[in-house]
Amino acid sequence: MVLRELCVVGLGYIGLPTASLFATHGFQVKGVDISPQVVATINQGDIHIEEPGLKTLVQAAVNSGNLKAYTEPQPADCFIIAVPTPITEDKRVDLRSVAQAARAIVPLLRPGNLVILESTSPPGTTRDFLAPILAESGLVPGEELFIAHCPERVLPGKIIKELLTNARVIGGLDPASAEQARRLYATLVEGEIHLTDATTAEMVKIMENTYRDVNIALANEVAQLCHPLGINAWDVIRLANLHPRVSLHTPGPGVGGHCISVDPWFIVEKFPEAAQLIHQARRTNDNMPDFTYRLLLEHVRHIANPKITLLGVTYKPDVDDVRESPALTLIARIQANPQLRLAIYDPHVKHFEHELSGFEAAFLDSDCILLTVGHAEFKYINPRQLAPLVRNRLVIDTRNALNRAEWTENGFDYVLLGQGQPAIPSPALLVTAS
Ligand code: SAJ
Repeated sequence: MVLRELCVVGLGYIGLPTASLFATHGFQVKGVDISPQVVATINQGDIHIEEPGLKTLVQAAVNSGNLKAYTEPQPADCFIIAVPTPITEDKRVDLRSVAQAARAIVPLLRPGNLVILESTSPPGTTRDFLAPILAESGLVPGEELFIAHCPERVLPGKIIKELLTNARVIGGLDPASAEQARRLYATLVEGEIHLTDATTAEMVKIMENTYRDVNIALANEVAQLCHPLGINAWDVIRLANLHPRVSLHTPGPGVGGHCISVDPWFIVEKFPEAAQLIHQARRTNDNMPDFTYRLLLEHVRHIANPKITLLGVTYKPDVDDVRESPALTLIARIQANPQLRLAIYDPHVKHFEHELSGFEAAFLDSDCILLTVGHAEFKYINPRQLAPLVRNRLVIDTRNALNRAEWTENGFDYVLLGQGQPAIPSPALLVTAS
């Protein structure tokens, strides 16, 4: 069947760029979001999230008349579900948004329609969770209704380019569904398209992020081992990576974002016995904010009521996204300690649950600068300018983002996460810490 009209349910980081790209490629696209404000914003050609190039793309899509947003799903040839699949407090997948989206499109389904799930989901979701809901339409999946999983695999900050150029993995409920979905994405995607079954596609997506999580956990363990050894983990990793078959990731204060710190739990929840390594990687990475906190305490313990300047709160550089950011745990630890004072500086973040300081106020009388994310502009902070502002010249770099020579030349003690001496005391010794 000819695919001309698309209904994209969920207009967030993935749904909005996807809807806009299809619209600028000639499809009639109806975007759907439960938030009336989001719908109004998009219909004015504006955006509610930060992503390079997105505003221009949405404007072009809306002005062409090919993209219109609604609060309820609309009839179409193809439905793309791009809603959040978060985890709950106790690390269980929350598929309520997928269920809600699926139920909302059931009354609109017609023979020959294609339904695609883009949201990252536990293996088996398309076959065992989505398809039964869609079957409530009375249409027989695989015969009258095509169903596929086509996970998004794009990097925040590069979403538009990667949506066009990345390879796509498309998993069909059956081969005919996979082929229908391939025809749709082939109109847009320049990268290779690989067809498989839906559960394999779900597993592929989760394993991509799990690979990264496990690799980062290994790097974080290397960092922790190098402290008592009195050596530099960044050197160890750099030199080990000269080997043609080694590619260690880098340590840091923890793993944040809505993908890598979330997706591995989908596997741990489903297979608690078998997924030991994946579970341990999550624990290791989730413990890094506490390791960083202990590193901080070790270096400020001789200072009375030290003021900590937290440099950066987003989960990674050059974005405004603070979801699951390790800085949030660090802020909670610092605020819970009555001995510590805190100022937070992040030029990328406009709205935040904690008070943000301006540049000078953040550094004034500071006793320790704690960098948790390597925003590009932080590399240009001039330690010579900061020296007269601060009370103690101490900087802790958890990302190896600063120029050590420049800071030490200006009298700063430069501490690097992952570089030995002094040894980090065990949590048991830090009874005053929390
Ligand atoms: N991090 C480290 N060390 C590293 C690399 C990353 O500590 O060596 C930390 C970052 O600081 C950050 C977190 O990991 O806190 C995740 O950042 P990221 O840039 O690695 O990944 P995301 O979450 O922004 O995007 C990932 C991407 N997945 C992979 O690269 C395998 C992206 O392609 C996916 O589309 C996205 O997850 C998603 O939506 O699932």
